[in-house]
Amino acid sequence: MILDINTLRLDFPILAQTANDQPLVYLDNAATTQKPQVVLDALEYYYQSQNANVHRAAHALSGQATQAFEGARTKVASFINAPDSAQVIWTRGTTEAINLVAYSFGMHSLKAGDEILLSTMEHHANIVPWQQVAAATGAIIKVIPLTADDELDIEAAAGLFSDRTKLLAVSHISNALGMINPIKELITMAKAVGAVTLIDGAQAVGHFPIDVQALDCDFYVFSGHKMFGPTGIGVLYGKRELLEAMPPWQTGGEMIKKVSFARTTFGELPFKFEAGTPNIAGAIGLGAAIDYLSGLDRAALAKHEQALMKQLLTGLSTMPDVRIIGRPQAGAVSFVIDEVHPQDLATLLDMQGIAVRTGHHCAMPLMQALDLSQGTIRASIAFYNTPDDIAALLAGLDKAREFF
Ligand code: 7TS
Repeated sequence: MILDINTLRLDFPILAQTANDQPLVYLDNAATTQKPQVVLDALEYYYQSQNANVHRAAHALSGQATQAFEGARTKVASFINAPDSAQVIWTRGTTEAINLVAYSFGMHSLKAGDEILLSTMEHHANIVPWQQVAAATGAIIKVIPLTADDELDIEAAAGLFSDRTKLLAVSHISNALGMINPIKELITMAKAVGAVTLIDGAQAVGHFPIDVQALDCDFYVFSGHKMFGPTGIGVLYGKRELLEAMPPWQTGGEMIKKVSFARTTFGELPFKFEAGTPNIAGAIGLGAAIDYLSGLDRAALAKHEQALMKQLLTGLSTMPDVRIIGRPQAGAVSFVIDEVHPQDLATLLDMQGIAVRTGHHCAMPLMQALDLSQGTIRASIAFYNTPDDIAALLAGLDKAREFF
């Protein structure tokens, strides 16, 4: 199948818009992706024709809403190859999913002296909740350092694992540098010492298929909005025995079996972790995004994205004042330009309709490790980007340079 990106782009109405009176060149996909019309339609259809609360009422509309909502959970389960949709917990996004594990598993299972192993590449969402756990339990945070080539130092990681290591929490792809971390090796090392593993897949799900059983991680977390779905919906996948052993985090309606003032018993998975009315529309919208992605040739999309990455890296490497940070492999490319503040550059790009992100990318410890106090400029791609988008960015940098 020949991939016709220009036809696929028509599925995303926002891409036809202008920004600052220029055609929009959207290269901030690591922050959030745009939504295809089918996702927008699913949201509208739910509110127009199916809106009712789920799991409760004995009426037709509630039955339809529940079916659509639970159908979306089944779609997520098959999308990541989870053995059972009861192991798919809805959350607000990656951040909430990590907090759920931190507060339910971390706060209850970790003790003083236990070690939590993170990496230098982590987004704040996979750092701060563990610091809270460490502060409350006396657990200790250890960090996998970078090599001289700015990769995760696997040899150093091997030296950091011990029988004190109780949890490994690492990102699948670094949001700041677009580097794919060696999670398979790290998971194997964690298993060898009996540590629980959490993979932050926020930046991976939009770029290639995920198989949680093949990875054999204990938890995998991601956000719908980074894979062409709505904001405010995300997923915690977990191994059944761990999820069953974990206490509820938030409590209230929907998550109980029986309540009396003397005693409350909690619901089964996944409901035990889903207190209150969930983001029904968001879940249904994410289901529509999965249907949309599943209808495309994902291998061809990945190949197209790789070609865009190559075009961008080649173009940047011909610019003597540009320094590419790390070894970008998927999604994002971070770079700095000598003597130019990233924010000034982004403003000049924005005037040309080009959307990128600048700064620390919610990865301040990584920026400190790389000695990049002003952060970087980050261009991040999705499959609907085109060679013209990359050419526009490269030309935009040349034009911006005239101002410095
Ligand atoms: N983990 C990673 C690796 C991320 O890239 C992000 C968001 C999060 C966690 C948090 O996801 P959320 O949906 O709960 O907010 N990353 C970015 C980014 O790179 N630019 O804006 C948000």
